[in-house]
Amino acid sequence: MISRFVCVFLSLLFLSSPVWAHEEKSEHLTISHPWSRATAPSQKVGAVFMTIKTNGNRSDRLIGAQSPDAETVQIHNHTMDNGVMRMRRVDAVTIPADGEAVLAPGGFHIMLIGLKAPLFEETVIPLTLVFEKAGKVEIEAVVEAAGARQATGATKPMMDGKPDGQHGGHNR
Ligand SMILES: [Cu+2]
Repeated sequence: MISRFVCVFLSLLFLSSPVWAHEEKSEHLTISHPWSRATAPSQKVGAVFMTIKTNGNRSDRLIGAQSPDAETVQIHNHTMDNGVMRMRRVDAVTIPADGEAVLAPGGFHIMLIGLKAPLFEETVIPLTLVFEKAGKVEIEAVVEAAGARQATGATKPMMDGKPDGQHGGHNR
């Protein structure tokens, strides 16, 4: 009897674990490589990055997120303010029709504020994303090393880090 229960329990665990697929597909959206960075014990904030693609000619907007691992979850963007990089809360991230929105270091990200425990490498953070049209989508972000620049196994190179030397005219 007991072993039968164990068996059922294990297969449920297996079925409900989309982590290693590393891609969450709903009818309208594909969310690729959600990831975050490990945090130090004293660090109370974390950021989650991912690529969100629309499957077809309907745009959507990411308008919110929730996680049991943080007290508050907000959508942020980085902007240059007099040469200083600042984070700012935004209402939404637009995902264009037949296109994608990239949440990456230096740009849009999902901010976890008031972490209930440090984020450890190789664990996952459960997140519920809220979209204007697609509604709620459950994902799990994989925690990478503290200094990671992108998700392990992400196929696309990051497009940030463009040289900023094009202000013209004053070369010596
Ligand atoms: Cu932020």
